[in-house]
Amino acid sequence: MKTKSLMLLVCLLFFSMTSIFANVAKAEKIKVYGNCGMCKTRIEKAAKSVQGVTKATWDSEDLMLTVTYDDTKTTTLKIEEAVAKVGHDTDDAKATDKTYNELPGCCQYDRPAKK
Ligand SMILES: [Cu+2]
Repeated sequence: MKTKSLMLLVCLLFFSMTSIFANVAKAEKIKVYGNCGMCKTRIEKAAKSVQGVTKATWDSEDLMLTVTYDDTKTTTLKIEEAVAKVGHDTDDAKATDKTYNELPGCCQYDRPAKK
């Protein structure tokens, strides 16, 4: 009886610990403006460079970037800022005109109107 309750306690402790340390992987879709395959590579590379991001796939058809990330390490805003830094606007972070103008011609997408 005593060993049984001890085992139960150990199990409970183990489970509560794993739930605390388990990585919470979140998947989110972010709108990122861009045009072509070169944009895709650039956007995905920038998103993946953010610590905590494990997956990033950008679709040039619907302009949606699907990211999987650990939400204890990063936020969608941080990912958007990283993407904006390489020249691509998102709804929450805008690229500077300078960075945008430095993009190859085929990558100069129609920028969303400034709010
Ligand atoms: Cu491009």
